[in-house]
Amino acid sequence: MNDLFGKPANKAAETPPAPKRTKSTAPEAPRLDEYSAKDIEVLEGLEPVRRRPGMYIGGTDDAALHHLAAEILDNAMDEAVAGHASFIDVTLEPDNWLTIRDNGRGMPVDPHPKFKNLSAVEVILTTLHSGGKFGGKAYATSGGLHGVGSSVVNALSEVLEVEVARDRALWKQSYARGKPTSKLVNAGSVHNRRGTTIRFKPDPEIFGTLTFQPARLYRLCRSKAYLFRGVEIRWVCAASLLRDKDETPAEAVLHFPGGLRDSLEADIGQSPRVLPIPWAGEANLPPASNGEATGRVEWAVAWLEEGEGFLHSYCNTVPTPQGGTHEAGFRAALVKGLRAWGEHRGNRRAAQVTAEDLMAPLAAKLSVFIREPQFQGQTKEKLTTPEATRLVETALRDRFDHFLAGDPASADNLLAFVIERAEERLRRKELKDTPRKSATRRLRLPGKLADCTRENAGETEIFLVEGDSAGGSAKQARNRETQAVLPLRGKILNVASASADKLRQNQELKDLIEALGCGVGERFDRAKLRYGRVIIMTDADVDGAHIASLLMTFFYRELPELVRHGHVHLAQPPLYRLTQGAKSVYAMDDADRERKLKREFKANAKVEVSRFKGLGEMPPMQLKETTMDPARRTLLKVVAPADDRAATNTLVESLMGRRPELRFQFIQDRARTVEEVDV
Ligand code: 0RA
Repeated sequence: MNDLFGKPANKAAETPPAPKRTKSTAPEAPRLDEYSAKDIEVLEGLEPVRRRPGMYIGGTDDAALHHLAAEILDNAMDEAVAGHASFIDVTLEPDNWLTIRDNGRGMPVDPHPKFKNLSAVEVILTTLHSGGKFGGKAYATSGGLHGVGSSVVNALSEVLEVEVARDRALWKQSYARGKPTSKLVNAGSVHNRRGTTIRFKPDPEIFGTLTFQPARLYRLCRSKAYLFRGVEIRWVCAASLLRDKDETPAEAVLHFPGGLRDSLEADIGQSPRVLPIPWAGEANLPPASNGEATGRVEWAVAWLEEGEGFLHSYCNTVPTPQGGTHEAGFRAALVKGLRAWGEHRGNRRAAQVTAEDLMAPLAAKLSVFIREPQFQGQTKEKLTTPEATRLVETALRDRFDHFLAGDPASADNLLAFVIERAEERLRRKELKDTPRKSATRRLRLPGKLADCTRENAGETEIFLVEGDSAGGSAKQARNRETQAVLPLRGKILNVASASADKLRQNQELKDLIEALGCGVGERFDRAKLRYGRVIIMTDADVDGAHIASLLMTFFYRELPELVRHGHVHLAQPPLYRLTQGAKSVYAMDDADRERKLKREFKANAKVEVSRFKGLGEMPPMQLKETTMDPARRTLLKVVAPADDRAATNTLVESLMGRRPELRFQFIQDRARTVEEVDV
């Protein structure tokens, strides 16, 4: 990459041949009265860009058009990342005018030592490879341009206007298709203002009728704001250009102090994750041997319970969709870190884990900032800086080890999850290699069961939850080694009033029996029960109580041995959370809430009362601490006193049979009034 001040510009070998003038790109002859002959080289330096735009921006299509915006925005981002600018205004106006303004140092306006007639601004905007790289030290990290940015945009713009506010003076200059149409003029003095403004209109001779899409530009701005938390991007778009007003606002202030963590959360939304909160952070890359800083890395990582993940990587805020050396370092740190954790825990199965087992379900963002990065190929979508691998691996390995050791329960959960995937992969392979033999031997389990990894029923339990949303929360809150989760959809049949036939056809109950493994009726075998505890966990409301009672009835009727041996339980999720200052207390129901409001809090200050609409709405951490964690929860055991069978039967009959008014009363009383419910 040429350093404009350090090396001779326009070395003979790089000087393009005199362009053949075609109609579409016909440049005006340089005005020799304003520019000396030796500067013509510089002025014509942009001609190749207009003749072969594809070489510089990858084509002349929609993506290429938006590339222009990205280049200019990247320059401003470089200024922000270097610590000189704190905001960037991006304004889209009718007639395809885009303005990008920063409050950085402003492009230098003094005469360039090499081209005495020209200001540095003009050299930057009219010379290929000059870009923003004025001397290696101007930016700690610089990427955007890949060295050519603003001049390429200038070359491909019908009109480009630059404004620099610097040292209390305002400077302006205009260009048409890369050629100045005015000198750089001092347009007066300014106070309290600094920075660079570029306003341009892409050339229809190049891009035809294509215009900037507000939604696409807005997404670009948002992703840049996520990538550097120190910048505020203010988006303004003429209302007349907005069609889908809900998705793209006319105005927005984009500033994300949470950085990549916010970005990842926005991307994965409510998808169930293996760990309740993403692993996110930032670190300096290890310094060079001479002690000089090498750069920074920032990351946010979650593992998805279901489906394929993604890895979005960036270098100096520029996307690297083809990955590269920074991704290699990231992958190595994670795999080695997790294997080491397995070893530390004495888990020999951890050794079979491959990068693929760990990476496929991973949803992650990785952003590095390094000086003078190298990219591969014309499209520059892959980072090739060789040192990046080692630097990223070293920086992340340490942090990942810390993260795992800091929360052993989560680390074990993650390890179990990945081992599960590794073993699944090996099983599939085995199945493929010897299809018949192993296929018949395998246990059939319902697809939506999130099983635990331990197999000894003495240490395991299964949570029966209502619906996919609650199922998602429960999967995140559980201990994956010992706790399985089975989401049951919709209301299961009312067992007491259903015929045996209907019962057997109910998919939810079929799944339940399959998961339990112990069979029903004639084939019942308690020794085959796969979980020591069966825990009914429904919402703390009337519907939840109804489902819980339907399930209890099912167990009582179809699997009475499980009830008799004390396997069946009710979880007790809270309905309210009461908060005053740092103190939080959970309440089971209205009465409990009133009691606790009186007893547990200071009377003079306000207590915030939040009501959980359902388990699916409860943050997984809270679900874990209140309801699922064996160390902190309370369970109700469902019992059927052997000597009171008749009475119990009557109770079940009256509650779950064909007398709705009794059932209604029961539901009102709620399933968790222990004495009534324990059938
Ligand atoms: C070259 C040198 C300096 C700043 C810039 C370019 C610069 C370029 C752009 C493009 C958009 N915004 C920009 N802001 C600054 C450093 C000048 C100095 O040392 O003061």
